[in-house]
Amino acid sequence: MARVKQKGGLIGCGFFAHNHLHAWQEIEGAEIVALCDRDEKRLKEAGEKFGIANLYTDAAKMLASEKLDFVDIATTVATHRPLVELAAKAGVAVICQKPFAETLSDAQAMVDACKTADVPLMVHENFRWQSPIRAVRAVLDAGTLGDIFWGRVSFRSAYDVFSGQPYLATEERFIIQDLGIHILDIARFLFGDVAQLSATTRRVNPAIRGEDVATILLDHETGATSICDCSYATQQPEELFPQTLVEIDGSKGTLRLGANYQMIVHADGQTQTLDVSPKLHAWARRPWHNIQESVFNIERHWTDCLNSGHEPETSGADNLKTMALVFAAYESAAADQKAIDVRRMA
Ligand code: NAD
Ligand code: 89V
Repeated sequence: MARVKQKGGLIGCGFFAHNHLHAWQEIEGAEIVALCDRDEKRLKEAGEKFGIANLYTDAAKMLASEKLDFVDIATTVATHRPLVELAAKAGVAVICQKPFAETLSDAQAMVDACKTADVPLMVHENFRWQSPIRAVRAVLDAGTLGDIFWGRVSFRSAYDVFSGQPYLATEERFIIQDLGIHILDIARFLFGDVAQLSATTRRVNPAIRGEDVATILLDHETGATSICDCSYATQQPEELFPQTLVEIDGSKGTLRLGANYQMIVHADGQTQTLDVSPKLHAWARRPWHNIQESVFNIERHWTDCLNSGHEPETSGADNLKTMALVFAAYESAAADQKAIDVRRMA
């Protein structure tokens, strides 16, 4: 018997939403049946491109008119709280793009609203869903490296992200809020929750408002130490955008996820080199295909969770812990690298 498709409405038809919509077209168990954007031109363009006829400039009207199982919110951060609360009030399950919120209290309020309404809430925190990152995690799960005592999650680039996402150049906060959030989430995913952190930031590019370089030192609850470093001011002979590189040292061996998705695992005197390149979906384009594949992976995970009743891996409650790292990093950088006790925040 064919399974019924989960019906979704997507809010925010901008730059990144087109990746969501391409990926939804490949998800068997779900279908986007309505679109919403307050910009009519963008709304119409997306409707025509993806063959979706039910178009709304007002999210409340979409929720009142359509029978939806979930909404997929792909607007920028300032609108996340009102839209999440609107969907919760309508009794509709919610996916919300990162960064989840501008403050921890907004993030907590959204988690509370969905809990009260008894609707699932997932933050679209997709970097941990990149297949190279899942491959790293599989090595840790196999125990090949023994006890992990050190790690590094690194993203260094000079790619022009501002032409596609102009708001990134004008926000007071830039790299930790937009990109570091993914890197910190990967550190949590690989090494566990964080007890304490300290951070430095700086702005190298004079044409933007926020910081474009950040280095964050994390003490994990397991006792491991990790470094999360990110930069959009790093010009290298080979531009690696948007690759995240990972280094891990354990009591039995080491792992290096290097450039171009080459993973080297050295343990028990044996060295293995594996190609963990992401799949290139038909609609994807290099170099974004790594991120685009992770959009497909997280949407499939959401659909599986809706069908099974399981909590999504990056639920709103889980993401509070990643958000706490973001705010702690800014607090530490503003206080001359002061160590911040993260457990008091999350
Ligand atoms: P964008 O500005 O290009 O698009 C946002 C769209 O939302 C606009 O078309 C705007 O008109 C619409 N909108 C805003 N408020 C609305 C409302 N209340 N109702 C209806 N429509 C509304 O932004 P973008 O670059 O697509 O980014 C969107 C989000 O995706 C951001 O939070 C960004 O951080 C995130 N993002 C995530 C990834 C990732 O890999 N996870 C990558 C890029 C962007
Ligand atoms: O993934 C993101 O959130 C994007 C980018 C890769 C450009 O930082 O904004």
